[in-house]
Amino acid sequence: MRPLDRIRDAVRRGDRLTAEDGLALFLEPDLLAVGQLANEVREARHGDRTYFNRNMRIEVTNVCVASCLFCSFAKLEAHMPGAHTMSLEEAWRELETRMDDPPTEVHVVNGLHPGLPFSYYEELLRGFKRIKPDVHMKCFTAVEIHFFAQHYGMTHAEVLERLRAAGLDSLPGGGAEIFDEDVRSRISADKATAAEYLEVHRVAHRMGMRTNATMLYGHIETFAHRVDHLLRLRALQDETKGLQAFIPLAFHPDGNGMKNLPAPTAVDDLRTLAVSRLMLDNVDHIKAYWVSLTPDVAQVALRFGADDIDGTIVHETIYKAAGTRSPGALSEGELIRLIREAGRVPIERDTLYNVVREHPRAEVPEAALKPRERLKARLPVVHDKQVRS
Ligand code: V47
Repeated sequence: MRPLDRIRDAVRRGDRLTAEDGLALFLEPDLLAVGQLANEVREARHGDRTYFNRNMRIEVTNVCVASCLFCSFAKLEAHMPGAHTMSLEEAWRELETRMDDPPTEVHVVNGLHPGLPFSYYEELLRGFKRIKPDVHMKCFTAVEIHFFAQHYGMTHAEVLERLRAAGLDSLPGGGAEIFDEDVRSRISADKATAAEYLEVHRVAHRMGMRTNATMLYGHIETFAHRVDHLLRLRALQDETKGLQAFIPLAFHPDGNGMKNLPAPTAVDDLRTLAVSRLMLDNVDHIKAYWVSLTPDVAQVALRFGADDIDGTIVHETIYKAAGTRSPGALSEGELIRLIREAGRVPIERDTLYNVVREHPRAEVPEAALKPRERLKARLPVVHDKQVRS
């Protein structure tokens, strides 16, 4: 029996896949068969429902004491050319200027800045909540939380409690990279270890906070390292049930310490998403992050296991620095179009996957419409303010 046939039977019986199965899926030449199996699992969980949100991304500082080989964004010291740290007022203005069509989520990711007081981060959160009390603050990776604990002399729980009191709602998934200790020591030696990353998530989950998790793939790691990464997350999720989405992040080589490596291909992207869907049987959502994948690949990924395409974003800088071909932002209308054209039903969600608004599916593919109707189908979505509250 071919490994894929055995794995398909196991998936259909509801049996858990093993590390060997994960490796076999990465090595299986028939990408479409792997994708189809992941699609089966995705449709059993979510049907055609495909999630997006209206979010906004802010990197308040790129000053960072860590020197990750893959990073094109960080500057080691505050006086270096290109280093920047926003004043609190500048950061808050980013939300203030969007209040005519406000996002439901603010996603903050930063460098590990050694010169800011802890109160800067507390004030940052408080200020955003003053502007929009119901905005969801998804801020600071587990690596940042670990850095705060070390730098300001607190436990992980103390850091999280203080930030939660100031307005923190959940943690994003960044900073996971690859958990394997050997690979991690070569690409990001001087920041939280895999165990510390997982521990921060564990503590957050025990406090009732939800978090996301990521995996940076397509650089010096092997398929076995990817499988190991997925299994460590699956084990954490068995224990805490606090992970809500997993996001594989495709490595971008421009302007960083691994610039000689090629970026992963679309086939690798789609396969990684599909294998993630199949291995992470206890995580609800697999996100095709369009900034890292390009909108085109993210759209196809909605048939390879992914049920979420992230959000409108605006002003992303980490992938911009690393050479992504994706635009900096997509409008809500463009996200809806990508999802509909993939034959799925667009659902605007909030960060915790509560439904904000369900949009109708496309009755026929856009290309089947007459030019006039096609234009109409692309008109920006008119917001129903009542639904938004
Ligand atoms: O932690 C940095 C990665 C992450 C590169 O939680 C790179 O919903 C590829 O975590 N090539 C930040 N990746 C982004 C992130 C994220 C994105 C979308 C949604 C969520 C979520 C989280 O970006 C970093 C790092 O792992 N990264 N440099 C690079 N050259």
